[in-house]
Amino acid sequence: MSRQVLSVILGGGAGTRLQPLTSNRSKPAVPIAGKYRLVDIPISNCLNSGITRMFVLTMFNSASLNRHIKNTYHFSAFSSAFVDILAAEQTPDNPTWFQGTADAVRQGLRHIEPFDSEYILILSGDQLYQIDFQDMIKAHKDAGADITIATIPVTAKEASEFGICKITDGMITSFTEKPKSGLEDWISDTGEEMRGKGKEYLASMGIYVFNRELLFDLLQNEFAHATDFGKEIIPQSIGKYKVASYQYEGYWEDIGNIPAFFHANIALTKDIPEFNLFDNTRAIYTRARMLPPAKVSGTQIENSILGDGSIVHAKHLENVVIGIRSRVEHETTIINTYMMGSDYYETLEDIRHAQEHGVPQLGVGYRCHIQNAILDKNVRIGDDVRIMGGTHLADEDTPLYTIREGIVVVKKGAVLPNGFTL
Ligand code: ADQ
Ligand code: ADP
Repeated sequence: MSRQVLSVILGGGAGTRLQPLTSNRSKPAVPIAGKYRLVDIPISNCLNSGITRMFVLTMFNSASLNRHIKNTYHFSAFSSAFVDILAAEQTPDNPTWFQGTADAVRQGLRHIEPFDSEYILILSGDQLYQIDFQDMIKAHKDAGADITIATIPVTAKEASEFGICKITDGMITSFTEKPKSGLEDWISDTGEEMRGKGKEYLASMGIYVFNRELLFDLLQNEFAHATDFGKEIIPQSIGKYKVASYQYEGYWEDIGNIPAFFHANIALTKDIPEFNLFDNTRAIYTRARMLPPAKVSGTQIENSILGDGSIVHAKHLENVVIGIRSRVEHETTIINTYMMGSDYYETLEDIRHAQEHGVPQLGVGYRCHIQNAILDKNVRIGDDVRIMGGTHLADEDTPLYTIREGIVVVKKGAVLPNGFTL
């Protein structure tokens, strides 16, 4: 498998939908689940499926992505495995800036070309799922397909967000990208169980297997001006090539915007989360940081995840993900919140010095109440701060925080003074 398949991970365009989390880092480097980065998900899925050669296409060559990949994915000198970042090298007004997903892959072809493979697997960088790609490649081969698209049954309400397919005998016969009207014509036979759940539409997961020669030919010759897979390459290939559907029915979540990203993180705190981080056979890999275990004192904790190296004295934590090196002080309550943690610790002397100058320490101070929020890394939240996210709040952008659909995102490194209220 490792020699047959090369994978290309689409690391994101301008990243506007995840702002402000992407204002200083590229999308693949956004921290999730308290200790991972978004890019760890597709990379781990590949590694768990025996695919060991990967390119990550990104618009920004951010230091944090480079550092993360360099520090995490080390392979033996005797193996052919690698994870390489291919970043668009020009500025937004330069024509060589990636124009869309197909254009991004096209610009990567000169780097991909020297590596032999039979198939190229194209993945999105902002989805949460655990798929066995070996099984998908096998289905692709067995069907004698030119292109295989991973598909998932969705409801009518969700259908307009996705590319929707119609299939006959496993082959896709028509495809429409994010249909806004005439939905009824796109109902498919998704099977009895899915129909019972109201999931009658077959959505593209944006995960594609291409026969290598065909992909090169499509991008360089036949559709040399197409910029997007979903809008151009896929619909225009149907009818001309054998495009198969690989139907997947497990957990899969697109986490490309703030509400979806927030809910996917909080969903990890359920008793039995749909995305399983506790799976011997499908580990999610990330950087090994050699941090001490979390230390907790006097806290009532319900359904929460505590990152390594955190120091928690809070009164109450409920449905929260507390990231690495987080510090939360006494009498504080945090509910429904993803706190990403910190890049470093302050010494007791640093803390004293900061306090003398009226600067809150790293983390969350005393007697705070925080609810429905994302706290990016290295925030300094003073004492008696109250953040009550919820749909009563309108969308807003300030230098310290952003509000999206009621979720308050405190920006990386923001300092919220004592008594700050929202
Ligand atoms: P979208 O997710 O809306 O739909 P798109 O915005 O093109 O499609 O993003 C696909 C992936 O490529 C994302 O991971 C994104 O971050 C990345 N990406 C976007 N532009 C990029 C660029 N210029 N350079 C590098 N990476 C880039 C797609 C399909 C639908 C399908 C959904 C499933 O088009 O048919 O239903 O995915 O989520
Ligand atoms: P992000 O992806 O959130 O932008 P980075 O991965 O660039 O973050 O994180 C900053 C890096 O800086 C980390 O590798 C962290 O270990 C390092 N670091 C070490 N000491 C400090 C410090 N005192 N302040 C900020 N960053 C520090």
